Amino acid sequence: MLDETVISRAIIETYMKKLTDNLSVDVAIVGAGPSGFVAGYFLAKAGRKVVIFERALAVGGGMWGGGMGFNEIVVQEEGKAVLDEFDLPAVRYVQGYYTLDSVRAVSALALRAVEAGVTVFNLVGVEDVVLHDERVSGLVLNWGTVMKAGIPVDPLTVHSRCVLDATGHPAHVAEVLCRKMGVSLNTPTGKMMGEMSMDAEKGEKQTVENTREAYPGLFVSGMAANAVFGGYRMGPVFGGMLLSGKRAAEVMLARLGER
Ligand code: 48F
Repeated sequence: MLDETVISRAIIETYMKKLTDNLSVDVAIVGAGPSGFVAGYFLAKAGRKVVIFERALAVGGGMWGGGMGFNEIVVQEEGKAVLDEFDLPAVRYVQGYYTLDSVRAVSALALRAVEAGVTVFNLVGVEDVVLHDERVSGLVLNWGTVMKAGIPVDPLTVHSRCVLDATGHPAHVAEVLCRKMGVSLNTPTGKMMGEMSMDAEKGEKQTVENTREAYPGLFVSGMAANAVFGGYRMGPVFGGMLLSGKRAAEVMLARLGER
């Protein structure tokens, strides 16, 4: 005879343990899209304690939808090695272009990241950062549903040595930091440069080049990197997102090793 209260207790106790185990981490990633997952995977594989907060119910960000809802994605030659790392088979379409099922792609990124040791909290959004001595030192969390409804519920907080803004087009973490604190970012103008229109070739290169520290303690990846440092959008070609995640991990590992 199943006891419903045992089911509830099992969920409550294991969740609370998972949450308290992640109050202080090496890297806190905001957004469970492709760049966030890839960054998390490489960081965890290198032995770092990594958590991802995703405000939506479903992980995967913009990857599920392929292009305009046609659930296939394209990865160019440069991104193929990352697909191989995640055991993701891709079909050669023409030279230099591969296609793969977007549901399989998201599933593999999520599974491998979690298997590598990343802890993911979905339905948990980031509404602000912790700022200590002019350095981003953690995140301010609330339920995604509370944020969406605009209900005035106070948040909880985690500490992290590095924060990665992998929130895609809105670059939500950097945007909040600029809006609330008026800080100067490591961009040419000191401000958020803003995402540009479509140029897949340039956008793909820029998203990797722009993957760096935008403010002490705050790193950016994926479309958030182009929104912060100014770069073209590229649509449903994902090599840049995968490579950006890998680069984000490398940059943060170097930084973590310094201290
Ligand atoms: O948008 P998203 O997939 O980010 P990405 O890794 O990849 C971009 C591509 O999907 C696509 C593209 C490729 O050519 O242009 O857009 O840069 O995933 C971002 C995730 O962050 C979550 C959001 O729900 C999504 O799953 N997110 C956004 N704001 C917050 C957040 C927040 N404040 N707190 C937590 N999660």
